Amino acid sequence: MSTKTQHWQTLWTHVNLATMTDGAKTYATIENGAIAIANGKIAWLGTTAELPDFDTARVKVIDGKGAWLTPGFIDCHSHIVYGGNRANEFEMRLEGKGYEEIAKAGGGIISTVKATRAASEDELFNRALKRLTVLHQEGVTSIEIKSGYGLDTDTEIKMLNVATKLGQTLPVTVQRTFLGAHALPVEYQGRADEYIDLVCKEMIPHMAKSKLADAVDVFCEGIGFNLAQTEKVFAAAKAHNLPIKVHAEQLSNLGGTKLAAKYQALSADHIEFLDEAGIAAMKMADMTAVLLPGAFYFLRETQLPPIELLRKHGVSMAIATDVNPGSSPINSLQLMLNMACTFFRLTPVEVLAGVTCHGAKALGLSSSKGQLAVGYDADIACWDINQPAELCYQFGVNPLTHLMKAGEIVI
Ligand code: DI6
Ligand code: FE
Repeated sequence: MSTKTQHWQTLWTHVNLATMTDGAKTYATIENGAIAIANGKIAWLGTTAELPDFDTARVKVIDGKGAWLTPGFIDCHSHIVYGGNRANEFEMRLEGKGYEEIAKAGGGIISTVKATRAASEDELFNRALKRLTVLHQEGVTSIEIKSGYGLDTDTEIKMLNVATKLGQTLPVTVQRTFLGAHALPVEYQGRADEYIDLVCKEMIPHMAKSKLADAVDVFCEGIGFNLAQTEKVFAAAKAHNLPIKVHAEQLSNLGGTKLAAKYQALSADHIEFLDEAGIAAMKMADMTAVLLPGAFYFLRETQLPPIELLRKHGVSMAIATDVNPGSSPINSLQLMLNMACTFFRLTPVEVLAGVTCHGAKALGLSSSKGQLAVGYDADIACWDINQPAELCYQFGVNPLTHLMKAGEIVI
């Protein structure tokens, strides 16, 4: 018996592997393959013909019967923790009311802040658990969850506590991002700089010290925060050794992405209005572009993200849901795979990379997640499909048959 195989616990045989070890260039496929798991990690993978001898009495063998395995999906941008919803605004807009009118009547992001502040931690948890459960059943094994509907220290902590608890409840890795600089709370109306001071001097130090956040994000936009305010938040995050992400260039080209590149951010997200200089800066800083087709669809945007330029400069592209009550109340990563193709004209291989290896990169997890490779976490999705493109091509019939998290079958 080979000593190499002695520690194997599980072995999938008769499977096709889309290993996603080649970025968005190819699926890096292994057809008629097998994959072995030991101690929650991938211990071996290759073709059936290459399979070494192993102890059939000790290893649990699963016959995949020709199924496809991919890395578990990574939803690298979400706001799934929030109170209430905004269906009333949706209805008002369809009845002809303007966005400003609705905002004046207490709507928009501020209405979600009100509902989130009013909700108990349990209420927030139970609602978010439903959302995360659905995502998990679609193959998600890692998710990023942002705060940003509290906009006061206690409610931001409450949101991040809920995110932490979600990761302890479901077999999903949760990366928590502090987004205190999401919008200006009403009590700071006309005093944005003072609010940014609170974010930098009280909230970020607290989140860092209590280890409640894994990263810091800013909504850098005309309706969010300007460049100078954004930079203050980046500097505070850096001072506390927290990685940076940015919502930038969604509605206009303010330069948030370039600024984020200066701070070696992990990602710039949305970026519909990003120009070539910003893209070159992203490449230099090895940032990932996180594209969010759900928000593009729900807001009926017409400005496409600069896909051709991102390709030309070789910037990694990730795809995520952006689940939130205002701009993307669309709780399905599988639908995003389809929309990234239909709206953004990404190829299926780019899209699959977007929810695996590039999703991992956007979260700073590329050395352990998002690929089927030896030493990587055994977060693996098993699909009843005949070719990887089916994951993008159709929607509404969930082809997931099994899901492994750290080597355990959880679905
Ligand atoms: N960009 C968005 O599209 C959402 N947040 C952000 O920074 C909007 C969030 C909301 O409307 O509740
Ligand atoms: Fe967002």
